[in-house]
Amino acid sequence: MSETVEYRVDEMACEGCVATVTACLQALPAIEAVQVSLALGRATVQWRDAPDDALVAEALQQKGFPARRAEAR
Ligand SMILES: [Cu+2]
Repeated sequence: MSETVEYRVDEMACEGCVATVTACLQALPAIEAVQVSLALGRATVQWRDAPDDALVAEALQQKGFPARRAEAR
């Protein structure tokens, strides 16, 4: 069962960063869909199965964007 999780993504400065983050996450087979907001500094990830926060953190860290699961609001 898929689940949607919001991640806080730091260091995004322009639409190019948004495109990089989006492409990076969409390349992960475990991720079904991604919506990235530059204004909010967040990525909304729809997982195919169980969420894997470490996978997101590691993939984005390699691109220079520290990321972590956003606090529930
Ligand atoms: Cu940029």
